[in-house]
Amino acid sequence: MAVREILIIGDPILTRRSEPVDAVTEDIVRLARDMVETVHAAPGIGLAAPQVGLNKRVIVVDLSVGEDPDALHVLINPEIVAKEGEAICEEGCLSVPDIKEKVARPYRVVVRGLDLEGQAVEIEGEDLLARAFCHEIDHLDGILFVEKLSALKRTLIKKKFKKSAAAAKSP
Ligand code: K2U
Ligand code: ZN
Repeated sequence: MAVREILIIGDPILTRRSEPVDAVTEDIVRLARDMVETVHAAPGIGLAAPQVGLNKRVIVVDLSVGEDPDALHVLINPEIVAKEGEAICEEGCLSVPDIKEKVARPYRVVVRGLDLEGQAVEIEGEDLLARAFCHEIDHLDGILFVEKLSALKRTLIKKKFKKSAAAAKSP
């Protein structure tokens, strides 16, 4: 397994819609295992494949950040099949470092997908688990959480990262 680099806002891969996985191959299993190691190392509670540079519909969510093996969810081709309620809570994103803003999300969701054995799974989540599923599935659709902020906040955040990327290119 390996910790992979996490892409930062401004990288076009992060705003591209990811492709469905046709078959759970060894490469997909290796990707998922690397994503698990990467999110635990960050540390974070969720990660989507585009964040490590692959536009494939794979997410990992682990509210325990590696403490509880039963808390780990690896989902291939995840879809939200039910949602209810609403909750507003501060969010961050490993691809938008050091930015925390309030985001409205469904309070409860039911997500369907495939596990690493290629078996169909259906998971119900509330509160932070629901939020993590929504956040990660947004990543698969090329949607960063900053798209849910006001135009002013979004513009200022994008400008900040554009400036630091330019400075890093020509120090
Ligand atoms: O996709 C990501 O960038 C990972 C996020 C997922 C996430 C953000 C907000 C709410 C739920 C999930 C990171 O895990 S943000 C870091 C973090 C760490 C611990 C608790 C909450 C957020
Ligand atoms: Zn994120």
